[in-house]
Amino acid sequence: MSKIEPFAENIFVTRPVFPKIEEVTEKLRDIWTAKWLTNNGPQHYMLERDLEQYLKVPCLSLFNNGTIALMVAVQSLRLQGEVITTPFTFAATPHVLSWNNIKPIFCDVDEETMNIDADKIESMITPKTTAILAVHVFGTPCNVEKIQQVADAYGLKVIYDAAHAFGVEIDGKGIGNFGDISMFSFHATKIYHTVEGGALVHGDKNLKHRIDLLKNFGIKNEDEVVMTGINGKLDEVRAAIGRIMLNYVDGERAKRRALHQIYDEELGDVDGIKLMPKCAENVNLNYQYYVIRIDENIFGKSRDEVYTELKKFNVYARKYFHPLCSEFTCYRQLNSSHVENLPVANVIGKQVLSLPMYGDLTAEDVRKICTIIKEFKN
Ligand code: T4K
Repeated sequence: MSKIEPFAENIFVTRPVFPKIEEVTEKLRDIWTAKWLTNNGPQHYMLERDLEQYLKVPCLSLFNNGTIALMVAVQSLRLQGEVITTPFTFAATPHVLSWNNIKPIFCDVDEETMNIDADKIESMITPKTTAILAVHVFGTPCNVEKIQQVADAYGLKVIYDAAHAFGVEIDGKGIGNFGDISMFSFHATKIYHTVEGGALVHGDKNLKHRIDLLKNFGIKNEDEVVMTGINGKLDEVRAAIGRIMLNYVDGERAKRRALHQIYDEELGDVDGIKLMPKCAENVNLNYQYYVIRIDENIFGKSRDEVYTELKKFNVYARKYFHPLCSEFTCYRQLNSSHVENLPVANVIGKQVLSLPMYGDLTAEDVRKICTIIKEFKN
């Protein structure tokens, strides 16, 4: 029997960053004074400009969540037919394609980064392909150069689902500058959040005009509705919270970076555990998630057994992203979903485990989680 005591309180995979309540009430007062709650108010306008600066991108449109933002990205580029994407992602990624009557084509992932394998994309292109929808999974950048090369060679659009990549930079350049459009999620569980929310970023002012129409029912003015839009608007309360949260993100990032280091130190030498992918020096990560892979043959216990063991100590890790999207009932009949077409993703899906990662965790908490895992191995 283990001598380790369970945690007194549940430790979840993450915990939202909460701003000081006084800061929120102060901003609420501004909103009450302005008597403007939603539909492009001053908080919304200021947050768009603040985020353009923080993310180092030329054009940003706020949304009420990342999924609606991605739906609008697909609409704004007038995509149809087939779009090549990854099966190793959250359900939202392929679902936005299906909701736009587009067939997702799943491409296998890279063993190291767990992102779409850029070298395999070309072989999946057909006359119906209109775009590549790649995900910077867990904030690790995709092979953006190779993806752009393939897209340029075949006249395809590129959308990045950057839901996990807030503030990530390559050579000091914001990650949102790659491809035609990138989507960020500002969900409560993200390192930067607006409770619920999201954004599209891109480099084209005309595209912003179209995106902003699409997120507001296609309403141009009181007399004209010029396209079939949707309601994707972020309200003033959440925009105001987003402005406050910008003051917290760097501190949270530094805390998570330190916790990453402890996980690396504690688990680095454990046979059968693969750590988060290491990025090149020119990449500035956000340390949002901490994900390991457990090779049952070497570790001696499966990912699922480790997941269950941790629960006994009140540690609620998550199997992001299992099941693969290609295993969902709505996608598994697709040719591209067959296991033999996705050998790497199918192995990774059985091995990944997202361990608790948030700034309020202490170094001792992380060491204890690692001890539970290491004791379980023996
Ligand atoms: N693309 C990608 C690659 C994504 O990962 C996501 C979202 C999207 C697109 C879509 O973006 P959004 O439309 O969501 O903006 C969570 C998030 O809800 C989701 O935003 C995120 N990805 C996904 C990876 O994780 P769940 O279903 O796992 O969340 P849930 O409710 O189980 O929360 C996880 C843990 O966080 C809980 O065990 C406890 C803790 N928690 C959660 C909430 C909401 C709290 O302590 N307090 C809270 O308020 O999806």
